[in-house]
Amino acid sequence: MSAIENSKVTIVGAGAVGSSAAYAALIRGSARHVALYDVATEKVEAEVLDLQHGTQFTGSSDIIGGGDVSVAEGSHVVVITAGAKQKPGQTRIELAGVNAGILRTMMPQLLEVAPDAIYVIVTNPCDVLTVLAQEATALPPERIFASGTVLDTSRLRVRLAQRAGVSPSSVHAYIVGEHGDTEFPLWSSATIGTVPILDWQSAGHPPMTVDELDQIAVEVRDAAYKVIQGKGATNYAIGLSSARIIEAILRDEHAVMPVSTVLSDFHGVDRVALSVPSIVSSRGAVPVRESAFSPSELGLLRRSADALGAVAASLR
Ligand code: 6V0
Repeated sequence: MSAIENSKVTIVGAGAVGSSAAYAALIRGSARHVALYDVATEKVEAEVLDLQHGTQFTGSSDIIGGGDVSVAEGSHVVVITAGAKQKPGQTRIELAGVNAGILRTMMPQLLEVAPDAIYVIVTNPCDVLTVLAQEATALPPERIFASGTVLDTSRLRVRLAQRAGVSPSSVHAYIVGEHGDTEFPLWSSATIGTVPILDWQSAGHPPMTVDELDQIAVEVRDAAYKVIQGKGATNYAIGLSSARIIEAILRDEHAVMPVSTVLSDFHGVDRVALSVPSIVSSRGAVPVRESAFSPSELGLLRRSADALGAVAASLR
């Protein structure tokens, strides 16, 4: 494994998500150089100044940015958070249309200044945008993928950890499929330590039931609605998730993460971007073909694929 020296990440979009991702990347030292780009020049310059003013207290990373795409020049990773947020009354497909248009215009400009970068799409609906952007750019699927269910998986692990009385890092469970309403947990392979999830118990933490796990999956699926209801956006956890993906790439970690790549004959799923456990390294993201799915989980994967395939087809 060889980490990228003098590494540079550009975060596109200096809204709630992009500025939190930049903040997380600076604090964690995810990259040597962090750049922030947004068409809203005044806003991005203010965010960059504010972040710069804190770098006395961070590691050796620095931050630049502005309203010209040239700030992304020479990036090893580009994280895209630019785009519209869902407004009341707006359908998912309408949001996809607006953001697909933004991405179609933006990708050629970014590729001109950062031709060798790995592209990570966070803007929603991130799975649909990934397949459209991969087709438009003809980049190899491993070089353009979405953060997918990395955030949802963190939400699941934190929730299970609270219930089981262990640390989130001791929960081995994944949310896969769409980053959205058809996502689902891979319960058949979920463990706490090495103990199958339904067998786990410890002092003060009785075993979980299938009904309880179903309820937790619904809570995780709907978590974003709850956060958005209360504060208008989700930003900290997705900022940290983005920083973690950036690190896995720049440090060539070969970390297994549920990112969303355009699948090709993955358990019969083709030409749709969906999250499945994937190896993330300086090459990008490659699905782990051997990941175990039970027959009912395969049915759910195909349901997610059909839902996303229909949205993508309406935008081609
Ligand atoms: P926001 O706060 O409205 O910020 C969006 C930013 O994008 C604004 O600053 C815009 O100026 C900028 N922008 C718009 N068009 C362009 C362009 N062409 N070039 C550069 N910048 C542009 O939104 P917020 O940051 O809250 O959310 C951003 C996106 O992330 C939305 O689509 C969310 O739905 C999505 N999220 C995805 C998550 C995931 O897990 N994949 C999680 C949370 C939010």
